[in-house]
Amino acid sequence: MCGIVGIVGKSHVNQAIYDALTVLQHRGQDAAGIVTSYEDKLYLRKDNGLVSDVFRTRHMQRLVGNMGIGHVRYPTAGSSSSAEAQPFYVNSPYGITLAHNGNLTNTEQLAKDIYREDLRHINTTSDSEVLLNVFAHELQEQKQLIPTPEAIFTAVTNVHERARGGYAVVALISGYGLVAFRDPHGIRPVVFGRRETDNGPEFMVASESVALDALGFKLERDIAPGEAIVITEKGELFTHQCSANSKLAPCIFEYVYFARPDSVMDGIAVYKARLRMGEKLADKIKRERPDHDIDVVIPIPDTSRSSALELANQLGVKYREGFIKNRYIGRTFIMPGQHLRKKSVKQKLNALDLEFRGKNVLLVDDSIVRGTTCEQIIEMAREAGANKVYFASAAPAVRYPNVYGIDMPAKEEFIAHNRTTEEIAAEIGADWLIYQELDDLIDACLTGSKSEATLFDCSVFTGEYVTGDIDDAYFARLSAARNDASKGKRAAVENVAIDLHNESES
Ligand code: PIN
Repeated sequence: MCGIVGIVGKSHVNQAIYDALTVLQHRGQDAAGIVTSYEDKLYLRKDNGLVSDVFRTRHMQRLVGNMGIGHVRYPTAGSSSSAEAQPFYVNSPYGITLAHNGNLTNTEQLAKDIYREDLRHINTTSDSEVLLNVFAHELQEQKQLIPTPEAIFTAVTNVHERARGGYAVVALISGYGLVAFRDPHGIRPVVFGRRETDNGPEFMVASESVALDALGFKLERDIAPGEAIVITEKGELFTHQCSANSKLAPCIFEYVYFARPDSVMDGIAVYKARLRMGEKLADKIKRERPDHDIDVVIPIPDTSRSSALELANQLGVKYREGFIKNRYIGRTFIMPGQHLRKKSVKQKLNALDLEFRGKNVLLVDDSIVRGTTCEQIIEMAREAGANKVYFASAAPAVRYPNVYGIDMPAKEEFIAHNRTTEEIAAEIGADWLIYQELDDLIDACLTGSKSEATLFDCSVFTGEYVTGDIDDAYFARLSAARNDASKGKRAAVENVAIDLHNESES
């Protein structure tokens, strides 16, 4: 998962983009980047690290101009090189930079086509660079000396024809303006808004509405699936539907875990959806165990708090904060000769004994993926003196990999792989395990919302992928690529990949 932002303002936008990236930091802590456009030049700073680590005063001073884009990256398998930090740059046509959230599922094919047919060079293994080059090629084909909204919309239409997967994109065309678009299923989120100034309107595009709120922009709406918007440097806004086959199917995992609770995505208030997830879980508990003996409901911070709160309310059971999270958990430094040891959950969470001692506790988490942390947390609850430890997941069992930008392990690594709920409970050490039903999760997102969504990408629960191009061969290629990466082949490529466009030294 990643976060994207783009602003066309009436004064320098570097600080506003920085601030927006800090609001979107939960979407990715691995790398950050900003590009601005001033006169006919683009200015770029990107590196691995948190927003506050990547940008120093000297970098910010160089990021001049009234329009710009920014990105925070979530680590995906094998993408830890700083050469793969976004935005990416290509000089032809016009000078374009691009950042995206999501994942292309036909990157390999596109990379071949770009090389053989478009005669373009890709310098990294990032699908963002591939997407940028497809867009650049399609824009170049329009043969306009100065870009026009029509030419850009045709180029995006052609990108949708060629690219598969989930992608929410911001791109900056040097000296011209900002472009943003979303894949024809709208799998990854992206919204835009405006803010009035004495000199006219300023526009902002962002992964989540919370970034608009924080910067004083008013949410206009979500970018529709398949739609593109163009905002020129002068502040003109153009929008166009660039796909004849668009159908909104947003990623349901955004509501379960990724998005901030104070965001509204595709008409669904994330916080409300999470409250309703708790309500649905309570209904299921009442159905399955009307005589349950739960004394207290305890969330595993942070995401599950809203669901746990409403679950407790609906059951008429106490809600208590039994785990305190260290907000300042540091990085793991590896000294030469040291092996990377997995950080214990204990360094992150501490149990408050008095909330556990002698009680039957229901722990609530947003989801269970590998099951490794919940196993440790259940053990902590027992050490703190709990009598019985029950566990509820606000999402159904995760059994299939996500191919649209959420980095997930291979399916064999999911604790739910080839296991029944009872077997999973035994594996993680829970006295009882309760999963959300998928229909309930969907209802939790839709009930009472103004969403136009009738469909979600629920592939991690069902194995059905909305783009229809995912088969066993795809996963075989993916696992081969991951094996290569672990053997260091990819690392070798990354080491020689020159970060051509990063002007600022660290
Ligand atoms: C944690 C969000 N959430 C916790 C992410 C753990 C699965 N894990 C998914 C649970 S927070 S495991 O709210 O952002 O802090 O099943 O892989 O062990």
